[in-house]
Amino acid sequence: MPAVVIVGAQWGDEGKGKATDLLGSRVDYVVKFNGGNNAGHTVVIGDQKYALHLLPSGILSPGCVPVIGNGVVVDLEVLFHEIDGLEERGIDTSRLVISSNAHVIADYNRTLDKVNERFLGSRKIGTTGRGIGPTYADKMNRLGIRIQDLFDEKILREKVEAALELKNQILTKVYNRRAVEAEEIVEELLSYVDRLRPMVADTALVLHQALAEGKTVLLEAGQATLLDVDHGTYPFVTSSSATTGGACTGSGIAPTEITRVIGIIKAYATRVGEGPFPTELFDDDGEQLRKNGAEFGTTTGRPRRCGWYDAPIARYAARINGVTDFVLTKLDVLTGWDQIPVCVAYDVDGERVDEMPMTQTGFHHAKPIYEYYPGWTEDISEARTFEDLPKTAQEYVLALEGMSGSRISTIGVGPDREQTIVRH
Ligand code: 2SA
Ligand code: GDP
Ligand code: MG
Repeated sequence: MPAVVIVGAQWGDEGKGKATDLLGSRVDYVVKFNGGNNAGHTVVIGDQKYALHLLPSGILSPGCVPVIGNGVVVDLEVLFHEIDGLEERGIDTSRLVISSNAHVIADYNRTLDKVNERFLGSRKIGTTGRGIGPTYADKMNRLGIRIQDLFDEKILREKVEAALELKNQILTKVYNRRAVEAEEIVEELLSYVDRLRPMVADTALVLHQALAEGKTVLLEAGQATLLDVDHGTYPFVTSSSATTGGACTGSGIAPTEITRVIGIIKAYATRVGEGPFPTELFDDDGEQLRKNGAEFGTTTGRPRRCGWYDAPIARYAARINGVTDFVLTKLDVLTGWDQIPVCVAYDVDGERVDEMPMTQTGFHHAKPIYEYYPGWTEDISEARTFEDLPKTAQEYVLALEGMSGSRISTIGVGPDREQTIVRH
């Protein structure tokens, strides 16, 4: 399996971190290809819990080379804080490689992310406030600062000055804040150079050579299909390509190298931030899902919005990403319901729609059409084979598989590495 992609099939927090960690021992490289420290992956190994934001989850697997690809936006303060935190806990981070083409999140973009949101008021996106959107906007606007710019002080100063020309106008005239001094930014960025230098490489070349040698590369998405800037619920999306296509552009690996695409999907649905969510629950069931599933943001601690499984979304994710198999996570969280609703299609303004509606307005108007599956009360967290699951839980999984467009190869029954069922 030369290049394998892991993508989120819903709105994120499906358990991609755990899935990556599970494969970590069998792969040689794990690449983060999009997003930045807006991501939050929780990995539980025995009695140890790790919350990763910027570093690929593969950092926890000895022998695996973690790579931050060109498609990532890097907050250098967070990077070194995260590295130091892991080193203190005895995790070796010395193998980390960072693309010279990755962009840097400058302090003014963190500020702009927060003030933009405040300015938008009720039209806000509900971002994580980490500067992600403004940094990708700079990238597309050709005003971005890349990792490699830190190694050429003159160029760095020129680029920061160019970026600040317009931003200082906006900060002072629109947002009524003080102008940012280019020199402050340059000084801060340069303070990381010595530590950064040995980690930086042409990662596309490194990965190309690894694949040519028969090594296995795992490409790990941050966020998810419905948060993808092209394929998600725009404008309530993140600013990067979180789908399989992004794995290619964000790493420099060609599509023809990819042999497997694993879609990570929760047995129910969650979302953080604003935007449409047809199966969202506002009642005790929603509260129960949040409580049973510990649905609070890994990065910001925000309570996640919770709802029932949405099969049209699963099919959409399967199509967009070319999912070869799904990992169904958090089945254990559904224990205790008499019956479990599954959204099989939508009612959009009185009309039945079986797939994702073509327009955002249609999706905003979509009301779920449910089918109901019998639940189970037995604790399933110790199940290790499909046959260990109660019959009704098996039937629930098979029903989802039938309507979600791809095989469910793996089932999560708890946060721990061991709490996993692999179907053969
Ligand atoms: P941003 O900050 O520009 O990427 O925000 C834009 C939208 O993308 C959503 N987003 C996320 N959704 C789920 N999980 C994310 N990571 C953290 C986690 C979130 C947290 O794993 O728990 O801790 O709150 C993530 N990152 C971005 C975001 O909610 C906006 O809707
Ligand atoms: P990611 O962003 O997709 O990596 O997911 P997060 O780490 O943000 O959120 C998933 C949460 O669910 C984490 O706290 C995981 O430890 C936890 N988790 C993953 N798989 C399972 C599972 O099968 N059952 C339960 N109960 N928790 C799980
Ligand atoms: Mg997460």
